[in-house]
Amino acid sequence: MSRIVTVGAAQLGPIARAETRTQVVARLLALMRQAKAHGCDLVVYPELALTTFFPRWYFERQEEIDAFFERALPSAETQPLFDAARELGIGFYLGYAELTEEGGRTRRFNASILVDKSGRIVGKYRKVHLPGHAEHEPWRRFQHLEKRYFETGDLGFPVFRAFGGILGMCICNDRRWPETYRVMGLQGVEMVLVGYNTPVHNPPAPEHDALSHFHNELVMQAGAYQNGTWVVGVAKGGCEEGVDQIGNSVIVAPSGEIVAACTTLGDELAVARCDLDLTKSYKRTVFDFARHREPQAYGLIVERKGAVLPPE
Ligand code: CDV
Repeated sequence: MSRIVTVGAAQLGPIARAETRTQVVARLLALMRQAKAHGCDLVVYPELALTTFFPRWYFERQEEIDAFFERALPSAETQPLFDAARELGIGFYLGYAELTEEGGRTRRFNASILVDKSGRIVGKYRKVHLPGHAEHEPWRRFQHLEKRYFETGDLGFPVFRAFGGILGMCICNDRRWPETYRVMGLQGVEMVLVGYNTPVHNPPAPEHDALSHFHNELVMQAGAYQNGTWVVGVAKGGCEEGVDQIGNSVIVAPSGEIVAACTTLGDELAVARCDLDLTKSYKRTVFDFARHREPQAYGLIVERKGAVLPPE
């Protein structure tokens, strides 16, 4: 049997701070139309795909920060994406900054939605693993203030029955953590969608810079294989407001092999015909969790943050 979902990894080149939502949405629509022409069922955009990656700056005024957030989706500027999805019969994953009033307070998340072919939101995710720092660190060439501007996601890692399969979402730094894939793997996920903004330069550990592509591919290939799932990883690439981003968007099969990849650092579509039934030969053999996982034998799995570190 085969269950084909044709997916377009819609990488974006840099988004300038001055670029408007309307201008960005025009770029997203151009990629969506290309995806349709390639027979895609689903198009996947990066993390925070509607604006520049604003956590690279320290802002003191809340209004300046909130200008990067969406108060509703669809909004006047983003409605054309939902309309085009319905007209073309193509779904999408979109990363964005979410501002919401909940429980009598304002909350801000780094979020993503999954939209089906009728233009309806069928899934929502809020980023769990927020990298970076919460205070201004002027020694850095650029900031990474996700811990200041966002709350930790409170939706867990849900999966969604959509596109004829079981799909899950995560965002950027989440892809580096095995538990991201495993929590979805334990729910039978067949395709994980992940958007990212990854600078080439890692200020606290510049010795990792030359390995940024290797680490990007390593984590998604391992997550795919160890959970018998497709992984669609989509980047923002190129030099955005003076910061080089890795690009390196890839589609990974349940075998762990990369089957499609972007080759530029700009707006580009990589397409793969993903057979969800390919997940079975992994989920029913080497990674048959019901038969082979031994959680009772793992001993001390403590529910705590952090771990024992070697001495300095
Ligand atoms: N946007 C991100 O989450 N970026 C991180 C960087 C800071 C390491 C990433 O994991 O790609």
